[in-house]
Amino acid sequence: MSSVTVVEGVFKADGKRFGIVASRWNSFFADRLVEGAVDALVRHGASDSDIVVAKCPGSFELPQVAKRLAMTKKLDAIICLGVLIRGSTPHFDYIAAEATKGVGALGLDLGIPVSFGVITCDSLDQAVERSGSKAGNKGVEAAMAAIEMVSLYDALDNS
Ligand code: RBF
Repeated sequence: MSSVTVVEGVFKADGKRFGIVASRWNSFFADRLVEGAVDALVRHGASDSDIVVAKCPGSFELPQVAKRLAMTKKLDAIICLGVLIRGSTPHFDYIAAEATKGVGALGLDLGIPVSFGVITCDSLDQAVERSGSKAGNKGVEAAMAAIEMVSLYDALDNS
């Protein structure tokens, strides 16, 4: 019988504090992601009073606001939510790249988990699918990743 140590997180969010940063651009869809994320956090034990939602102009600003939120030192994890819909300009790719790079770098730098719930869609149909219909709700998935990561960090600290 192998005696390897396996460290993993569980989906329990009670007593943990979460920041959600959400883009107002494409808010019709982004608000569904926020609702999904809040619902997932609360259903896994987080209190409403331990969740703060910061709305920023667009996905480009997500890393900036996430960093500012983290500077309050009051949060266990941050969830970044945004909706990019491909248009006829190259902006989609530039903003998607900045948001991805920025959020990823924060996760490495801040010492708390930062999860990525930015959906990149070629069409309105895809945005509908990913914000609460056929393809689920990517806000829920980002919240679940944040819950698991907070628990994993706790487990690593105690291993
Ligand atoms: N922000 C988004 O979150 N999703 C988008 O689909 C989106 N499309 C944009 C398209 C153009 C042409 C521009 C100029 C901005 C767009 N933004 C979008 C906003 C961007 O993330 C940022 O808020 C603004 O560029 C201000 O810094």
